[in-house]
Amino acid sequence: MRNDKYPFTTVEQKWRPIWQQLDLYQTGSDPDKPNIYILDFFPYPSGAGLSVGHGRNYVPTCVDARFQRMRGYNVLHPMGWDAFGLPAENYAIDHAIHPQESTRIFTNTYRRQMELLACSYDWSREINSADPAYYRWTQWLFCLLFRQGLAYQAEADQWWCATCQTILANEQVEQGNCWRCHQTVGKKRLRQWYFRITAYAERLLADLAEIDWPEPIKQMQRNWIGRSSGAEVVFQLPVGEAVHELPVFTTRPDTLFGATFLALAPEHPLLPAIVQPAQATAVADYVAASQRISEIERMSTARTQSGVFTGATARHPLTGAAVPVWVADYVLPGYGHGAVMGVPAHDERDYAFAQAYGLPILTVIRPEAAQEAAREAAPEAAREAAPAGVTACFTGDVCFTGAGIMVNSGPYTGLTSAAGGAQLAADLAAQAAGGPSIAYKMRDWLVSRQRYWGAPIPIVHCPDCGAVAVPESDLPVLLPEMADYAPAGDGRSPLARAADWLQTACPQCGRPAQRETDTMDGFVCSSWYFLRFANPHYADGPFDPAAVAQWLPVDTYVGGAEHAVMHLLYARFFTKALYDAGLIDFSEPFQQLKNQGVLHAADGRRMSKSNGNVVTPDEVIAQYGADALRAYILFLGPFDGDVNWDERGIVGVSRFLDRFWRLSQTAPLAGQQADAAATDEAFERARQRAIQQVTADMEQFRYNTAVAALMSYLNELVAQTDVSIPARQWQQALETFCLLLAPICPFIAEAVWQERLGHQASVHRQPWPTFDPALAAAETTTIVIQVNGKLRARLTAAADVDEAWLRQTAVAQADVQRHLSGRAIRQVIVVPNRLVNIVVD
Ligand code: ANZ
Ligand code: ZN
Repeated sequence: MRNDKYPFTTVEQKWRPIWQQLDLYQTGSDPDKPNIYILDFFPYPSGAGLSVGHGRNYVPTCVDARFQRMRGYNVLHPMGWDAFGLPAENYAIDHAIHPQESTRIFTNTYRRQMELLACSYDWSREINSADPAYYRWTQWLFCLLFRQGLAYQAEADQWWCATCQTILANEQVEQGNCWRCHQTVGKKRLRQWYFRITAYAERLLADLAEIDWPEPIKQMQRNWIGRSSGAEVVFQLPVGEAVHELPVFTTRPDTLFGATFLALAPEHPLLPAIVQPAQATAVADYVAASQRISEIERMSTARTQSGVFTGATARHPLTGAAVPVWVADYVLPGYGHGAVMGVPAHDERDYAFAQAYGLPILTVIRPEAAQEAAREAAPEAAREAAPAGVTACFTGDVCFTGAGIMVNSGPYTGLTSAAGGAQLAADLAAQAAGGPSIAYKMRDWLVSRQRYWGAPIPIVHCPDCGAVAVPESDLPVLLPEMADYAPAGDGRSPLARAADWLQTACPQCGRPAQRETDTMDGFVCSSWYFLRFANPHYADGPFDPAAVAQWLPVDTYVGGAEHAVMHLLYARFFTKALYDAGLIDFSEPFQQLKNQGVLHAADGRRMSKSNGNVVTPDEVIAQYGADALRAYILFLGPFDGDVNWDERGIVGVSRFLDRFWRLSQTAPLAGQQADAAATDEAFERARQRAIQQVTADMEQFRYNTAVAALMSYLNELVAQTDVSIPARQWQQALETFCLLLAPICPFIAEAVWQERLGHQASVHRQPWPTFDPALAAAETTTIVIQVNGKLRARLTAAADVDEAWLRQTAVAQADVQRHLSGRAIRQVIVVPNRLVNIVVD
């Protein structure tokens, strides 16, 4: 049959160059229009290229960008590359090419595939974080943080991945394994660079209330920041002539009278100063052994607690009692003060520890009377009703971890945990022995990497001046050209081998000095890129203040939920630091965040090269066309739901496009027939309803139902082909269909719009169609009226109209009355929305 199938290849080949010429996706700049910034997460181009799974991210944002352009917004929808980092470098080493080259190959593939998908990016704004014109400003921002005291160097035990030969941030260690190569990581003591993100902990928490983000992501950030409120308690620790102060953090100041020992982390800085000679060997051995186990293991309550006595004894700040000081690996160095007061009667781990080493167990909290009664009456039920963490300790009477009434606590005896704890913290503050305090689980962000493929940290180490920031006029500090950039395996950056590059003059005193050889974690580059897009070619700073004022914060940010804590927290931190520096006037970068669901392979597993189940957009587009792939990716399921790829599904979607194509070729259009007929209201109502529905769906990112609505509208249109509808109405219906379809299936919509409906300008430059809510809402049905089963009249009524009304109105029809001719009505049968049958004698 002629025109049977939508000829997607011809259509795509025809329109791609025309659109390019028109520069259809150029960022809008009409001062009379509102601005909207729609952004995808900065992708990290890898050697594998894009799979259709990536389309789950890029197609919806493209549809939104196209929709908003039609709605009259200036749209900023840019794309760029997070190009520094380990995978590009590892690939380059394996394939013996330069990472510059591997990055170029990868980004070219990504760009080509995105264009194949008809992603509507403004490519004139493309950025690349490995480009000196970009990383110059990453370095500039590092210097800014350094000057503000937010970037500092410190020596610490760090996660070290022996496979990747680099330090990892805490966030990059997943269950004791490297996030990239999945090998077990170890610890190494090194001098590293940090960003002081902990200074922003409170604001990073509080400002979550201001932003429109998915609740699970907010919760992950809250957990990651891990705020605990409690008290600091300072113990005096006399050793020989000296008296050391040993602060601990506790969430339970109400248990202070029950503290029978102190435990220090093996890494505690005070440890060497307090260990008594008789204990020195045992402590040293213990400390060495603890370095071989991960923090997760150390914190596990399932593990047998271990520790060694240091020989030192502290003084209890309130009772003056002697409290032995131990070292124990369940105490972590990075949390609170790296030391705990052990309260065996009310903390599980302390209890296990005291049991193991025969330390005294002193009860200072009793359950409240009601709690106790319930426990005696029904121990099982009480255990279930107990707060988390309390359950295990309900079995014995020795360790009670809940809140209750203070006992054996001097003047505080009889108070509740809450009241007594607060009072106690206040009293400690008055005695300068501690006070109310807050602890955060979050640590400072470790940003230095001992790898080649990153932005060099712009610092010079001078023997006289120390660490000096490279002045702005000397930026960028270019990555030196190196033939061999593989890690040497000694924990030092390959840049240390670039002898000429390494030697420089101190920017402050001019004497010989050495460059910092570590490079920055790739997450530094991606913490500010969204600012650069506002004017990516700006030469006077990292971002153009005027353009940033115009476009930011980002209105809609779309990407995977796996970035809940790293990128999304770092970008918020950067934005706040820039706000504090007076460089921008907003402190949250992404007003609205959306997480797309994951598109798995047909077998339900993750699409990956190693699983051999990757479906590429290239192969699908070759077979079905870009429009079918786009519509299918959207139609698969709700935007934020996880779905599996199903090849059969795309067949259904391409049939839908074929039907639309066929209809557009055969429908009678304006000028082709006499157009005297009156407007068909049902036909018009269907059009109004389609606009209403698709508009609402587009606004809500409900793209699956938008496609479904278009499918059902098409069914309605096809069903009308044998009924005489005025040609001008056909023209209008097909125009509307093209407009509604344009953001989703840009090619077919353009082809029908221009080639068939006779328009001269691109469908993508048209305003979004509007609807009349009253018209769209007033849905009616045609009701058949029978007398003794014979059709006598038709009635148009609002859908789901009242049955009694329908009965009366049916009987009252003139045509019906004629056939009743005075006979008695025995029965009136009503089939809602369909028919009324009047039975007479
Ligand atoms: C005494 C105490 C008594 C505690 C009691 C609990 C119950 P969250 O809730 O996670 O903030 N702690 C403090 N610093 C620590 C460190 N560096 N490593 C391991 N544990 C540490 O936990 C706070 C509690 O964890 C603190 O309160 C402290 O033990 C312990 F009946 O102090 B608690
Ligand atoms: Zn100097």
